[in-house]
Amino acid sequence: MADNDGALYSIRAVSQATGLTVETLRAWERRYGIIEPKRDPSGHRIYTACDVSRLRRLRESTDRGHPISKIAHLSDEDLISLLSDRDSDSGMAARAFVQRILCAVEKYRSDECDAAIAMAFALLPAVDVVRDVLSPVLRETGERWHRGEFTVAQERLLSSAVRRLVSGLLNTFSGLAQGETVVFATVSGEQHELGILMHAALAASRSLRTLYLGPDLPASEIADLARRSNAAAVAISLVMPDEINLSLQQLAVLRDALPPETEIWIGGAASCYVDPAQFPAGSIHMAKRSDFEHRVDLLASRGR
Ligand code: B12
Repeated sequence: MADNDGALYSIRAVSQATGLTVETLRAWERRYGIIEPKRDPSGHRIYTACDVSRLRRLRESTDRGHPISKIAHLSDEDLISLLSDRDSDSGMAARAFVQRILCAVEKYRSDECDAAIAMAFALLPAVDVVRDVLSPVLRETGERWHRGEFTVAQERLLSSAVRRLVSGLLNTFSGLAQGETVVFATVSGEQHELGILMHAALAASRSLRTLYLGPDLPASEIADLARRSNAAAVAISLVMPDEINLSLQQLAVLRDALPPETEIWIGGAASCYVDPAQFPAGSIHMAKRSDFEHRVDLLASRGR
């Protein structure tokens, strides 16, 4: 291929060039066979420039909300057209906000960070801000922290800003909600709450009553509150692949403790690493960005 200049790269170099962690590279290779790197005489993976370009495109596509499980098999040409399809005005505006927020974080400017996020919510649909601005910016910040380019304080500055602004949005919409109730939480061991908080705000923006419980809750307590509030669904976010077995056990507890008609919605980065057969019967795995919107619209129309 044209962009293969014969150079070979170690997994660490590829991680730096693509922004994907070494763990993610290994997991994508193992689960989806995205690339089969050659091995050097000591058995370490070595990648070509073509491999690096493909991995960059896959990373950019996942940043734009395409689950890796759905795009891993696409050819390089398909990936290029997938990426150019979304090069709309709103895509460009979202990317400009991502850069503005990252610049604010680089300079430790909490005020600029808040202003850029607030402006994104004022100018773009909330769903685009969540998927095309906040998620990529949080992921990029996580990767920079992982590579030692951002401090913990910079990562906290951003996650606090996101938490503050999205909570404000959730409160505003909650005052207007009148439909069915959905409980949003993460189970014990999962402290990453921003994905589930954002989805609570999106559901509230579509008139659903939302009960946002926050992160790291025992499944039995989530189920208790869902029963008391007669919730139509419980939405759970799985982010940490390392905690997945514990999370699966808790999902089973949740299923047993909920009335059979209460749906369990499952999303989050780590949920895509699980064989859907491992989720409790009747759960809805929301792998595509449209899955959540369809389900929310269905519930919202029931409440009218
Ligand atoms: C902020 C952050 C934290 C904060 C969380 C603060 C908070 N209030 O939430 C704190 C400091 C607590 C934290 C802790 C840790 N973190 Co952390 N964290 C992050 C960071 C930077 C952002 C996480 C986040 O909010 N992402 C944004 C969300 C919106 O993206 P998402 O989860 O992919 O969600 C998208 C979809 O999946 C969907 N979605 C999400 N949930 C749901 C639910 C439903 C129902 C639906 C429909 C959709 C949906 O919405 C998003 C839309 O695009 C990430 C970087 C990253 N790559 O994400 C690291 C990251 C997730 N953390 C990581 C690690 C290692 C840790 C710690 C172990 C660090 C440590 N040594 O203590 C602990 C683990 C804590 C635990 N057991 O949970 C690693 C995980 C590595 C891995 N194995 O994959 C990451 C990837 C950083 C990295 N590059 O290494 N973290």
